[in-house]
Amino acid sequence: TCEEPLNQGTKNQSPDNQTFYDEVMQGLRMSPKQLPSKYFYDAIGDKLFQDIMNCEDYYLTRCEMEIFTQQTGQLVNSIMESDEPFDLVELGPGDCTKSIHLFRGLIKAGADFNYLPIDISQNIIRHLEKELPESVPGIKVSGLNGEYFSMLEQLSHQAGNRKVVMCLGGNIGNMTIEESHAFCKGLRRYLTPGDMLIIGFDLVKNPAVIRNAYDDREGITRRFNLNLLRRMNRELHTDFSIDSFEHYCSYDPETGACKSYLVCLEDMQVHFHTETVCFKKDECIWMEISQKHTVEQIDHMAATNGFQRFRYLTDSQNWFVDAIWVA
Ligand code: AVJ
Repeated sequence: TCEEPLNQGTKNQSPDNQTFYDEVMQGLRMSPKQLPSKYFYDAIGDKLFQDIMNCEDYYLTRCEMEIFTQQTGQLVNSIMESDEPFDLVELGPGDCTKSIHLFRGLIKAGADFNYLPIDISQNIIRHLEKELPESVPGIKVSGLNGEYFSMLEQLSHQAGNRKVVMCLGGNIGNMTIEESHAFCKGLRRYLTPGDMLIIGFDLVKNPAVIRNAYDDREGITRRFNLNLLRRMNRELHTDFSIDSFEHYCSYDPETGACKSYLVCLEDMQVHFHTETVCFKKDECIWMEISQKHTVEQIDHMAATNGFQRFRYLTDSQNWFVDAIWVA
């Protein structure tokens, strides 16, 4: 019943499910309730995210793609400012549709580099190691399957070349400003002076444009959010009534925080393995933050975490920036 305090975790879950379960419960104990957006990406979520990236209202992917196709030369020149061989480390490479333009540019310019994609998905790593050498002849790929920081830690114990780290797609947007500072500071500890960071930020812009990107007319983002409830029903054997939740997105132009919620439409009890969670009518679960930045904030982020601004590449609408920083 709803009066019972929530227990800590449960047995009979596989280790991976146990972490998923624990993190979900931890979020649901907060006020307002939260769910971790990193769990959006199961097989169905990956597919829905692909659809988001291709949808009319979601501009981020198109903007960054424009930078990588139209300003490849600037990217290549920035990286080759030093003629030392380098390790190109990419955090969360996806299918490399953007970075592949950079690879081709680098190879054409005769750059001497290894490509080291880091991803928690073994599938992505296997796929890239097999496919990239076929589509980019001459590339040397050596994938790392694991969490960003533990793989960087592992790399730091090996003798390596100077590093160029890439974190594209505005992935840092899923962190609050505070969390992104900690992330940059954490990254910096794995770099030595002269190393580079290429990091994508979504910029503040007309608030309606931002809101539409996270509440698209085709309802893909809505399905993307609801899929986490479906995933919990499948993997954690919960009984969320999916139809009783509605997607809601807010954007605050004062803070640049775009937040998505699932609104519960009626009083409801949801059963977890050993506990029950109550939702009130109109209660909101905070699902995701997509933080937007100003260039001033980005400069500040660099300066306070041990980086120097090197070059900023933006798309023609000035909606997205790939910042190049030097450690
Ligand atoms: C993968 C973090 C860049 O926040 O824009 C897209 C994820 N969520 N639509 C973003 C997302 C809803 C996306 N990032």
